[in-house]
Amino acid sequence: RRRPAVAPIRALSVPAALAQDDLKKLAAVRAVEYVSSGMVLGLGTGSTAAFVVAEIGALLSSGKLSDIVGVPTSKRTYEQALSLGIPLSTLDAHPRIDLAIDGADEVDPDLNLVKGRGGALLREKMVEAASDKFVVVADETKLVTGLGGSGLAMPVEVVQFCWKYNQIRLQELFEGEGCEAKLRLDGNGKPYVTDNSNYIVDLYFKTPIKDATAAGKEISSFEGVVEHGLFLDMATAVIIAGKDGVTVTAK
Ligand code: ABF
Repeated sequence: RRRPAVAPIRALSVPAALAQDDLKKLAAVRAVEYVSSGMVLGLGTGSTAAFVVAEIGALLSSGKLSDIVGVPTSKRTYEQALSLGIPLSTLDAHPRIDLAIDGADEVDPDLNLVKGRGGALLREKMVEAASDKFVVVADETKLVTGLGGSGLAMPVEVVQFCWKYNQIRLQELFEGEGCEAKLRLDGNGKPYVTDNSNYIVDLYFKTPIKDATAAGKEISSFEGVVEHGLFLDMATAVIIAGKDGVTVTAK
């Protein structure tokens, strides 16, 4: 498969021995350089995206940014942005977004992503698909050579009514790839319910997904599947903070 033209733009050095949260914050602060006054912004979800939202809030209150409208990708992000005084709107009111900034669970060398371990994949995908630019922020632990390769969950959001049917179909679809399909549970052992009142079936691969494009199409074709966590060919730039510096890779 032809690799897209992605090229590291620059690496900035960072002090040694930074904690993972410090790295997430460094990536977030770098990403906010893409924000300018007057923009409609897609606001991501997760601990790295929370640093982005905090930074935008700080720039607004110091007067360095103005006239921003945020479209949150989850109820959690809505609450955070509201508490920081960031003006908020909806995708209905702003169906075209200038820039979305969000985290990821896995990033491959072609800037394809697994997202949604935080459970917000559906609104994230809608907001990011509607964005002219989509900048991903992450620390270097998220880098993989192939999607699914971390051995951690690749989520599929399904309608509650047919979760079992989809768990079985997903398990069968990836049988040959040693995949396990499991219903996501919350902290009380009950099914985890998303912001859109659906369930999540998590796929655990033993090796990277052989053909992520084909996998995404197959998964989407199942009745009752609402969305999956493969975000392919969507990111326009990825900002990775690691012990050797902050690297920006853009398409
Ligand atoms: C969102 O938050 C998700 O798509 C992804 O699941 C998660 C990453 O969280 P964190 O930044 O806390 O690792 O971006």
